[in-house]
Amino acid sequence: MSSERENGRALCSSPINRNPYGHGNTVSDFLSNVSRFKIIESTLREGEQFANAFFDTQKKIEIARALDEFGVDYIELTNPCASDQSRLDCEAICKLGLKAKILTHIRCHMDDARIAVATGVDGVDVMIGTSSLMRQHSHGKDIEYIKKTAIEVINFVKSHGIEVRFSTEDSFRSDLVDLLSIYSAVDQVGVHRVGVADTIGCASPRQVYELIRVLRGVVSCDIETHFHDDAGCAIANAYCALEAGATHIDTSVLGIGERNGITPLGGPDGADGRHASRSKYRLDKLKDLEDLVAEAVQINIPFNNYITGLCAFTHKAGIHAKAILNDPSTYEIINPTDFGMARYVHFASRLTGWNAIRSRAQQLNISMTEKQYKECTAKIKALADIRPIAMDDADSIIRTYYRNIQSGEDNPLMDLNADEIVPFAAKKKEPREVPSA
Ligand code: HCA
Ligand code: CU
Repeated sequence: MSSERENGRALCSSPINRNPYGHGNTVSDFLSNVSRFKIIESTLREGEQFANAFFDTQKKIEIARALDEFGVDYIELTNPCASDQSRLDCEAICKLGLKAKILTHIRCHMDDARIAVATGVDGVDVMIGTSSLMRQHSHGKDIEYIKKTAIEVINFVKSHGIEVRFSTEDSFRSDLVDLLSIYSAVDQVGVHRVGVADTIGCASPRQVYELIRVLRGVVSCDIETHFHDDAGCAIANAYCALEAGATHIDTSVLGIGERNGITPLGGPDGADGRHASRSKYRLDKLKDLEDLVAEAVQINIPFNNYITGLCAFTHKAGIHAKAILNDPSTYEIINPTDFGMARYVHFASRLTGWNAIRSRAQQLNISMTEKQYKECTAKIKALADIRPIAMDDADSIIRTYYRNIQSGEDNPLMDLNADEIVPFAAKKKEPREVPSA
């Protein structure tokens, strides 16, 4: 793969294209934090709410260390009031001496706050529902009570010299006037961050942009955002929040969380990768981290996962393969090697082209003329028109075709079964011209 990359680089003649992944024409907004956000990693809080999740102390420690190695800014842990073991695990992770700051999540209540500050965390994430639905069916409190309690809890946590964030659950179904008056009240008492949470995954990117833009003008503290993925917008929403001036985004590895989860850790890093500000996180550790969590919660990484999915950097059609081999940025916005991943040019299909076959032949140390590559490609395409072929089939055609040229013999290119012999022979009689790709 690296030789393909070198080929790609060598063929970039124009100096402005020296970095094939450079995007010089990106217009940036002065409020946008797309290339300078902080990650609040919630695999050990929101992720524990995923249906399949059960993390024992050892697994939590292993995940916390891996997140720390990746370089996340904060690790958020389950409310220590949830169970005795949750509290003990929180205390154990605080003692690990990680570089990431350790946060714990709590309800907006003094009882929770007292227990949280005693665990040794670096900060507390306070949360309460503000939509009328949550107020009626969850905690039953009104906006004035919420404001008063929030201020009490914030002052208490701050008096212990640690960070405090205040977040409104179900922000996007809450009344805007209520929201802004609560955020502004907590900002005035010196909360470190306010949190906007799309608890039910109902927000659209445009709504997110508008709310965060308005909020940016109302509070002076940092703005954290939390997006559920019920409608498939969690990454886009996180991205828009950053564009509008949010400073922190909540993620979990592979997006695990309540229902179908939240913004995945790999999502914003991919978006950030596009903006070429990649030095902050060990992106090459993403795959290992995802494998660790996938195994812990017994799920497979989807084939189409951003960055780490099986096919994320696989190029198949002849037109794509030709261009990719010339310059990877033609069909890639992310450099796979930044994430420790490899590009793969798929060459064993009816859609292949002679450039991909030439590249594969060269990997097999076989060199032929352009005419021969094209003829060999036509044979591969003819077989792939009859049945699906494996890499091994295409390799064996390339090798036998090459040996035949060298020896002047006409050995069959493939072992064909009875059903394949006749259609393959018919194709041989009318060889199709191989297109230039
Ligand atoms: C939940 C709460 C939460 C909290 C988010 C936050 C949500 O549903 O358990 O603290 O900002 O989605 O509202 O995860
Ligand atoms: Cu959530």
